[in-house]
This record gives sequence, C-alpha cells and structure tokens, in this order.
Amino acid sequence: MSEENVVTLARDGAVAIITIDRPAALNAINAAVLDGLAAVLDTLEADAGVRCAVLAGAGGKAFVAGADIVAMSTLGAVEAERFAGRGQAILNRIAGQAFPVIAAVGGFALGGGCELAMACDLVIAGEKAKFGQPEVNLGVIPGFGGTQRLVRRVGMSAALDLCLTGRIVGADEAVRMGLASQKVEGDVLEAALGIAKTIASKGPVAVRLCKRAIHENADGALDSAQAAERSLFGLCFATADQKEGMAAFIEKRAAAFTGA
Ligand code: CO8
Repeated sequence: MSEENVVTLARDGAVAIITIDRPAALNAINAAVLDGLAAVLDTLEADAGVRCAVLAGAGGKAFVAGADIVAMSTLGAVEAERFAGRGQAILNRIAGQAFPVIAAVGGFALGGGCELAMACDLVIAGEKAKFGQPEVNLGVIPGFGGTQRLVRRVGMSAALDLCLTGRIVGADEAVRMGLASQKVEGDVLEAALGIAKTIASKGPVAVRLCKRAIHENADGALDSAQAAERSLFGLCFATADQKEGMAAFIEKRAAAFTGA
C-alpha cells in the first residue's frame, strides 16, 4: 500500500464508506492519512448525493491506534503544534459535515483514534473495541481535540479518569460512559452500514438540520439554543420532504423523500 493511498472512499447507494488503510501500523495517523482524509472530504463535500458516511479502519484489529508515534517521535515543539493543528482541522471538518458520520470501531481506538471516533456523530463499538487516551504513557497529552471533545461527550469526571490514567476501556464501559453510542455483536462495519442506511432512508434535510441543531447549540444557553431549534424546525416546513413525510403518514404509505 503506497502512502498516497492510505484512505479510501467507496459508495453504497447514498452511504459513503471511508476506510483508513494502514493496517501494518494499526491505521496510525500520519501526514499521509491526514492528506488522504482531506482529499476524501473534498470529494464528499462536492457530492450532494451522500446522506450518511461510515468511517472505519482496515485490517480488523484497529479502528485507529493513535497518531503515528514513529512520525511524532522526532518532532520539535513548533512542528508538533502544527501537526496537532492539522489533525484538529481535519477532525473538525469531519464533525462539521452536513450529513452524519458514523465511526465503526472494531478494535483499538486509542489516542488520535479515540479523538477521530469522537469527531463522528455516532460511535458503534464492536465486541473487541478498545477506547482510551493513553498519551500520558508517552509523555504527551491528547492533541487532536481529545481533552475537549471527551469532556463534552462523557463529562469532566470520566474525561479526567481516561486522560490522567491512560486506561483503556472496552465496548461495554465505553457505552456506559457515553463515549460509544452502542455495542454491536458480529461485524461492526455491517452494523454501522445498517445504521447508516437507516439514517439515509429518513428525510435528508431533516437529518442534516437535526445534526446542525444539536451540534451548533450544545454549548449554548437553553433559551438561545431553543430559539435556534424552532427556527430550524420552521425551516423544515419550507421543504418538499416535510410535505411528503406528513402526507405519507396520513395516506398510510412509505415516504419517498427527495432531499428537497
Ligand atoms: N503509531 C505508530 N505505529 C503503531 C501505533 C502508533 N500509534 N500503534 C501501533 N503501531 C504499530 C506497532 O509499532 C507495530 O508495528 P511493527 O509490527 O512494525 O512493530 C504494529 O503497529 C502492531 O502493533 P503491536 O505489535 O504493538 O500490536 P499489539 O497487539 O501488541 O498492541 C496496541 C496493540 C496496544 C494498540 C499497541 O500497538 C499500542 O499501544 N499502540 C500505541 C497506542 C497509543 O499510545 N496511541 C496514542 C498515540 S499518541 C496520540 O495519538 C496523540 C494524538 C494527538 C497528536 C498530536 C500531534 C502532536
């Protein structure tokens, strides 16, 4: 596998499947992976037909076992800050996609891998999934948003626990703390694809506005966040999907959404 082709993109109908493909290094994130993710995001952002995406790691053993420790080992402070900034920007782009993104975590999601999973809307954990922020073992702190996304996802107590001890948690504990959305039996990619197809079958505009309403207002005061919510709710009523969705319910038939 050449370092130019370490992130691949496939389509299954309206669902995009992004795969980080460096299994020999447990899909560790180096500059080539960040470049590959950026290129895939360029393609997806130009494709109005995508309604949901699944992000996975190749090889079965890991989602992503972190930022590439070999590549980081020789960085100076300025280069390390730049690398972290690039990683944060790519993860922010993933989080900011208009359509939902689902992390399919079948194995290790450590350090930058856990941060990457948290940049996704849903985190589906297989039976062998392992999550953690083990950076303190290496004498560093999380640098791809982990200290910030983790606390927002799981709360102060659990975030401090994971970041300060570096301890690794399995799928059950990850679900209990809210780090993972759900644990699935069997093939995690198949399960994530099934969830993605379910989401892709819903009203596409409503799905996007729902994601926006939650993300853009999660840190806001309740009254201004609710004002944003009712404005987006109102916007739904300007769509053909709202007319179709409600007509289909009343006529007792399946809705045929067009995303308009
Ligand atoms: N970077 C580079 N190579 C890795 C990484 C990694 N993060 N993780 C695994 N590999 C490589 C191993 O070196 C090994 O390569 P080789 O076969 O050439 O020796 C191969 O993948 C397989 O790994 P193991 O033999 O170690 O497999 P095990 O099953 O024995 O162990 C573990 C699996 C437990 C996942 C183990 O590999 C491990 O502990 N990996 C490191 C996990 C880690 O510490 N991740 C956090 C990294 S730091 C980080 O992510 C910071 C993010 C913010 C960056 C900010 C920028 C400055």
